[in-house]
Amino acid sequence: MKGLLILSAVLLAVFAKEDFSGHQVLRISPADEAQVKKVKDLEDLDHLQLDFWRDPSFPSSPIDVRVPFPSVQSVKAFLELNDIKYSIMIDDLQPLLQSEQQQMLAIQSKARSTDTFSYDTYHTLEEIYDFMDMLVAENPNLVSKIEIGKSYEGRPLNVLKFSTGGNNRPAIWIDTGIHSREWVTQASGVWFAKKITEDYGHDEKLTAILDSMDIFLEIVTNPDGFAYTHSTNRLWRKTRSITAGSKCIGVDPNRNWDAAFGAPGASSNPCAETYHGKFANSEVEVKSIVDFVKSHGNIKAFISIHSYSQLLLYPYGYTTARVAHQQELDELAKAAVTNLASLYGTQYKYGSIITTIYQASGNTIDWTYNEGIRYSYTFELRDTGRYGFLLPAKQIIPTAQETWLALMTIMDYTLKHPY
Ligand code: O2S
Ligand code: ZN
Repeated sequence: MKGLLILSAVLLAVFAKEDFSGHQVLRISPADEAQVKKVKDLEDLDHLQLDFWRDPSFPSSPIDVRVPFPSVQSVKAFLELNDIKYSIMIDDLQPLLQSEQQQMLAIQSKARSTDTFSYDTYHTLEEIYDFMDMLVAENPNLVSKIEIGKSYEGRPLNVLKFSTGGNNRPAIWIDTGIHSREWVTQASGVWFAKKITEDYGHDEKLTAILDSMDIFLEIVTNPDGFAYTHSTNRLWRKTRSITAGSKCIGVDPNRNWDAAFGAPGASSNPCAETYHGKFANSEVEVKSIVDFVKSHGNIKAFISIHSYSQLLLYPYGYTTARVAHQQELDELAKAAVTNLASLYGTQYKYGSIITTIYQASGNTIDWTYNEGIRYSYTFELRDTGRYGFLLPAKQIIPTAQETWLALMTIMDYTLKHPY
């Protein structure tokens, strides 16, 4: 029976899913703005089916793009014709996906407690939701679960609340997985949740934080997308909502916020990975957080976690104008990435979104900052592109551990600098 189950799981894994055999990830390094423009224009040729893992920007970082097998030759020919430099980062995606699958299937049975849960592997939505319930059951005086809404497809939007009491205490918000394919972020979120329950009452700094503030953690911020990355397409980024008049599905939930919504740095093409949606907050996954933040009214730090690129970013993404607290945010970011690097030497860059990565309008932290949440940050976790979104599971725990040091830096600072 067990053998049959495993066999059917393997068959399902092989047949129901999008195949990425022969797909390559190219790293393109344009020499000037004209070359950037040429690469950008490729994005709107929908038949090429290009998937930009790192968007066109210049000159700060190269462009990473997944090219489906049928487009590989023509894209390379185009780049060579135009003298645009590129290299092959990943020469075939499918083997990476297969080893990830095998790693997940190797997990014997479902965990009965958060002590036996495997933090060093990737998990399904159901496993993560079970983990949350176990954590709440094991720590009733510290952890509770709040449902802030339902996703487009009707899944609960669960937020863990870590609180030692009080009434609407100042709070820290952390979200992971708003882009569903960034799997190391949800996996790190699970690890953070367990870490909080272990450290409260033992670690002096975390204890002080939780003695006067609450922490809210939304681990699977885009559950429809996440379920889809497991069932059908491992590389799905957006939500799963239907856009009337288009055959393409989904909105980029990090372009859907009400801060310069629809401005440059987002796409109006429903087929693009950075499609901003029909109007701000059109995505219920976004709107539910907006409503929560507004009704709470006392959130002091907001940290939204993505991958990959190893960056710690603060507003703005839509404009090069500096935020009023730019110097303070910059100094705190520096301290956070220094602490992060102290564990395994992982190097992060930091700065405003637009100057460090690329222009992004309608993003989460531009909105939270404008809403008055001073300590608004976005992380981009490991790596810098060797594996990109397909970070091997053995890097989950080290990634979470080092990120935790940066989070603690920001949370401790928030505690000590009330405003
Ligand atoms: O494109 C994105 O949404 C980025 C972050 C932006 C604030 C630039 C993620 S994927 C890291
Ligand atoms: Zn992201």
